[in-house]
Amino acid sequence: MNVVYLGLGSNLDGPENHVKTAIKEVSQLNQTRLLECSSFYKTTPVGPQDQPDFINCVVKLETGLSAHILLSELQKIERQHGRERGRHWGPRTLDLDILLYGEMTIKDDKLTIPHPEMANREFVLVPLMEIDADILIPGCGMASNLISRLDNHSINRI
Ligand code: A4P
Ligand code: MG
Repeated sequence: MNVVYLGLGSNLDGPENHVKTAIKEVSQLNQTRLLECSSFYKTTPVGPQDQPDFINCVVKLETGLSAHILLSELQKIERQHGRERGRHWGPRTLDLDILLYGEMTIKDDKLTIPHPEMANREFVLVPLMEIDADILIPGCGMASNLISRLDNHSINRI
């Protein structure tokens, strides 16, 4: 079993509902158990600004699925939520990112773990640290050190 952290985000068509339903769907995957879920946060968009605010949260899972199988299961769930791949960093009904998979680092054409942007994003680090305040991000350092460099003004717990 591997401990995995996922980042969830949505900013279209009732974002809170997409995120809530996705948590249920993720926790029902084979060989997978939901361990913890952060609060939900309303966050201003990173990237293009002409899009609605996001709802973001982080969940902690235990899974027997490999990282690549987990990715393809998450992409199935994204598609069930009507996810269309449009503009890079643009609006979406559901985004499921694998943030951390055990202590593994992976870099191939399908998957980069730790997620390459996580160290720069409050909307990931704040909910992640709500679950594990002393978490270490392989190759980046302690989340608590990374977060102290960010401004912490663009996200609000709801
Ligand atoms: N991929 C590689 N590594 C991973 C990973 N660790 N987890 C690949 C998930 N996917 C991973 O993703 C493109 C490809 O990344 C996938 O096919 C997969 O093989 P995508 O979700 O289709 O494309 P994207 O979302 O446009 O690009 P990207 O880089 O994944 O965007 P992000 O990093 O997900 O950022 N602002 C706020 N406030 N809140 C947000 O949630 N999200 C984004 C999207 C931008 N701004 C945001 C938010
Ligand atoms: Mg993504």
